Amino acid sequence: MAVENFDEKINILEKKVKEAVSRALDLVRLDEIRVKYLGRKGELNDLIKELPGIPEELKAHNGRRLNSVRNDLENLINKKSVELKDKFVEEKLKKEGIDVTMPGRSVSLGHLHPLTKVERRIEDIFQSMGFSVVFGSEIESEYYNFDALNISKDHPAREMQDTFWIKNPKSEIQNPKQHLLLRTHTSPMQARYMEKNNPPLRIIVPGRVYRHEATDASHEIQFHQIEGLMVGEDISLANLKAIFEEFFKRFFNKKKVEIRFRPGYFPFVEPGIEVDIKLETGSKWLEVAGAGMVHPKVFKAAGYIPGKQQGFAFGVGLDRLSMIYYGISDIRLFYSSDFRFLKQF
Ligand code: YSA
Repeated sequence: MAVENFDEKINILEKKVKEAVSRALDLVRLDEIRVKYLGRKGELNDLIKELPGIPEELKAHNGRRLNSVRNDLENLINKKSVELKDKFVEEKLKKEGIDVTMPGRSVSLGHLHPLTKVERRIEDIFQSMGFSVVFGSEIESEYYNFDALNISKDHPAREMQDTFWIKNPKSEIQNPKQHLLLRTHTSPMQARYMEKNNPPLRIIVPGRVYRHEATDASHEIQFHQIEGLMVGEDISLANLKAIFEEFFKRFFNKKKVEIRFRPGYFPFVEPGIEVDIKLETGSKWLEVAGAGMVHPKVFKAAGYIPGKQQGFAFGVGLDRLSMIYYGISDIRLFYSSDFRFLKQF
């Protein structure tokens, strides 16, 4: 074989590989080139296999040439490989890069329900006046919801249209402590708390209550009340008035809120009163609570010694108070799960 011929073959291979490498656009293609020309069964090895057939005196020269070409080509491919990797990373960064100077997209966070917000405000104000916050069960017994509060068996509040009774599948239970219902007011906690605690005491009881009634803009079948109870040796309606004046002033952020007591009837108080407030001079009176002096029969049912203590109790409709506070005309909005409404708070 002529020397020029073998030299030429090496030159052609070298040129082919250089051209292929310069055209390679990605790492996969580059690897194919490496295998095709420099791999174990590649074209360069084919040339090495031809070495034994060339004249003895040229073997050393061509052997060295092949080695140096292999080294050069390997270096070339490695260099190209680094270039392609850099290019790949750069393109990826361009495509997926984050511009930290862009204004952020705001995350939509949840928040408390308006009724919960109002409840917490009320709790804070009463706690600052020395009241403890206690909670009762929404499933209550007939005894605590009615009997212990001097609501007699034939009182209209017990009628089917008012109360959600809970059926006992086993039997018609006669014992009022086992006959269950959804509490119709938060007042049962008065009786429960006094059974376990002696005066002096001041508590509020926020919570959900249920009534089997037709709904309209100011009536729901589930709503919330805040019960209040303050008992001591000489607690009177004057104390209730002072506490309400302070509470409503702070709740509505006013310098002064006018309070009016009207006679009202609740079996568990004597005398019973309805409480109205006026937020601005000239505006109309708003009914906000039922209240009164705790009835001696309620003290008796709780196990207190008659005549040893006296106190007032009240029940505020939390939903109605929230409606006044936020200027909402329909109570049903609170329970509608309508984001357009809820997002405003
Ligand atoms: C009275 C005297 C006390 O010493 C202690 C508590 C009470 C309140 C009594 N337990 C009670 O439930 N009275 S009430 O039937 O007049 O309800 C109290 C408040 O709950 C009402 O003033 C009103 O604001 C609210 N309310 C009543 N029914 C409602 C309602 N809110 C929304 N939907 C209803 N269906």
